[in-house]
Amino acid sequence: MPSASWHTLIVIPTYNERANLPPLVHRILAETPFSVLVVDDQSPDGTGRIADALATANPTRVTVLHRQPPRGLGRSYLDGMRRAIALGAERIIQMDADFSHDPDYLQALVGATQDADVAVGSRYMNGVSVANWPLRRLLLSLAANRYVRAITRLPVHDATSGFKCWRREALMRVLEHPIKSDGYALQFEMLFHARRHRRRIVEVPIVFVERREGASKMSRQVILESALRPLTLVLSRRPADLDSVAQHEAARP
Ligand SMILES: Nc1nc2c(ncn2[C@@H]2O[C@H](COP(=O)(O)OP(=O)(O)OP(=O)(O)O)[C@@H](O)[C@H]2O)c(=O)[nH]1
Ligand SMILES: [Mg+2]
Repeated sequence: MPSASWHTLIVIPTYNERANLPPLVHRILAETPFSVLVVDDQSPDGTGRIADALATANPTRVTVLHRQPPRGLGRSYLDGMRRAIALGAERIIQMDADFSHDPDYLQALVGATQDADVAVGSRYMNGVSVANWPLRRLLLSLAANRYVRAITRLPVHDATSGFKCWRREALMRVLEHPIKSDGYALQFEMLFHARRHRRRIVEVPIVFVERREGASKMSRQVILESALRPLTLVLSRRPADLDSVAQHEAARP
């Protein structure tokens, strides 16, 4: 039996995604050379067991991390990324399970990290590329992005995208920070740290579509966190931080 290859590993957090996960994993396995790490938070609908069955059927390309409570998207991503690093992944992709992130873009995202430390799948590069979202949700997302970019000065059109590919070294550097965010704020918080460490960020245009099956987990708390986090990030930018970054950069070969 060939040994497992986790070189390019797609971290997929799941909470009640039983209808979406199998078709998504089958498409990834059939259409790309990449592997999958499912991070399940004890989904009441049995997604964790389905993920285990996928891993048993494809042991060299699918693996599962079962988390203990408390559950959360941000915690799941962070635990999954650390597991991916421990497995030796050189490229770590983050992707939702609900088909909002089309597997067709995976190759382009990975390809973009040839010349960059992180590639962001962007909904807002060429105008707006979002399908089937209610107008209210779209306006909220656009306003959030504008607000986050104005405060953090991140050089991206889509700071809250959760579809990204990281180079191992850049991700390890970002994960050294005590990251607190759990919702959309996680996405720009990680980019903020990458930027602070002078890592190169590029965007790849994507069309984002509303989830296929299942229910949304967006909450008021997630929105509030996204409103406050840009401010706390910028205010935490003390001269001492910049000095340590400069020293680190100077020490790099
Ligand atoms: N492990 C884990 N995964 C989660 C949790 N909350 C959400 N997810 C997963 O994270 C991804 C994004 O969550 P979504 O509910 O789709 O959030 P969204 O994309 O902002 O909202 P909708 O697409 O409208 O549902 C999906 O794959 C979810 O299953 C959680 O608490 N734990
Ligand atoms: Mg979604």
